[in-house]
Amino acid sequence: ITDLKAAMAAKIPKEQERLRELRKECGPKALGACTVEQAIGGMRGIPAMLWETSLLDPEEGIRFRGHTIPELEEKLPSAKEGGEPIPEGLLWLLMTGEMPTVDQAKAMPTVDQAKAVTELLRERSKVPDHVFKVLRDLHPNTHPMTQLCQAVLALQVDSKFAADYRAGIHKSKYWEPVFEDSINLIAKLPTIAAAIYRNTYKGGELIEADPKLDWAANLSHMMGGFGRVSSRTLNKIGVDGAANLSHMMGYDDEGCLEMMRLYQTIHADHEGGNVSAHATHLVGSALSDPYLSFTAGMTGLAGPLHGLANQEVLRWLNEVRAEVGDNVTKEQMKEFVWATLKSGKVVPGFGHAVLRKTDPRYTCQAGFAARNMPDYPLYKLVALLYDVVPDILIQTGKVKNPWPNVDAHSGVLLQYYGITEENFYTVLFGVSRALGVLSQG
Ligand code: FCX
Repeated sequence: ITDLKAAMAAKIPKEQERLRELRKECGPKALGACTVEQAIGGMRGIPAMLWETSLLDPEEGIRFRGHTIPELEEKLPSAKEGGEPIPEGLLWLLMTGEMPTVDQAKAMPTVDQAKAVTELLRERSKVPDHVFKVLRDLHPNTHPMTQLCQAVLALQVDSKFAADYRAGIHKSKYWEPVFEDSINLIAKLPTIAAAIYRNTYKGGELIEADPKLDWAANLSHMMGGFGRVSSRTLNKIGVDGAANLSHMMGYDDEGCLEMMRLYQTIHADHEGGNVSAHATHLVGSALSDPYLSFTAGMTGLAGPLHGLANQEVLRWLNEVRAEVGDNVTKEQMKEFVWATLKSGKVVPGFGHAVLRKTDPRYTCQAGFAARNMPDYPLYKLVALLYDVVPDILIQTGKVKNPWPNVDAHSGVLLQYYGITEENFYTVLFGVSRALGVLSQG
């Protein structure tokens, strides 16, 4: 079967029955206590939500329907032989996957199923003109994340769930318009994100999607390149000009397309406790349609202690480079980190509310960088930070997780391919997070 909706139709009745059984058998069981500290400081550690698409283990990191990131890298379909996974395969897995039991072969989507999702998303990728008008009419200083929220809300007029709910459909059928709205929205996000990028940083000239490219690669293609590249930009990025110029001329460089495919795969879901997932789930529980609930998640992702952290990491890395240059010694780096702490700031990209080990999404990106940009100064800087920061954070005696999370590395990959505008990074994170939070919906 390669029709995603048919695969869902085959699965949903069993899932609805399983949920009824769960409530009947275990409904009154308590899951844990809630302390005053948690009531004040936030819900971390309180088992208070059913989340099926992924599970976050503090020691091991994220599993998507039971599969680790290395397993996804190895087994998910890719756009080219031996290439990075494409998010379409992950979307099929998140929507239809079972939580693999020990003996069940850990089913992975086939190449045909992933390709069918690419086609499904391409068919629904056209963004109505009134959405581009909303973006053009915004104040030019509007943050890209605020622009993303406004564009998604502008699409809400087409919500099938909102229309069907008004028409009085039976609740056992809710999943169908929710599926339609979710797929329609996911399909349009690359075009919306690229329009925000082109409007904000490139003068507003939009680039058409390439029908030969898959969902994530088209996002990179539609963001387009620089045309002429200023030497200031090259110096700021600090890579070999010739190599980077090829990347920057259109983000069509194969390495950039592969980076975006991996980026969009690994940011897709991180269980239900993080702000973007929880907000989407909570607002959706009021039967707000996927456009409204996803916007709630994105206003949360726009927070500095959540998704905006990835832009803060790059800002901090560039401060380090400006201060100590590219050939920084370990001692100099230690001094810089202590100075950051003494100024009362966090070291961005390190720590996590749940994780207590290095984020496997960090390790995955470090592997991509080792394969594609081994001599990139910023990559070497992040590797040096990995050597230096955890020991210092442990010495503070208060940091529960001294290890890097996904944000500590994501900006390096984007910057190498010429995407230097860190204020845009959380939009790329948000496009990916839609796959997880809307599949769970
Ligand atoms: N640098 C300096 N101090 C830190 C620190 C860091 N990297 N991490 C934690 N601390 C400090 C806290 O500031 C706190 O100090 P305080 O008592 O003086 O206030 C103390 O250590 C205990 O905090 P702790 O519980 O260990 O960590 P928190 O989760 O409260 O804070 C932050 C860690 C917020 C810095 C970290 O979680 C972070 O940056 N999160 C935002 C980004 C993020 O989580 N990105 C990953 C994406 C996410 F996984 C997803 O995919 O959804």
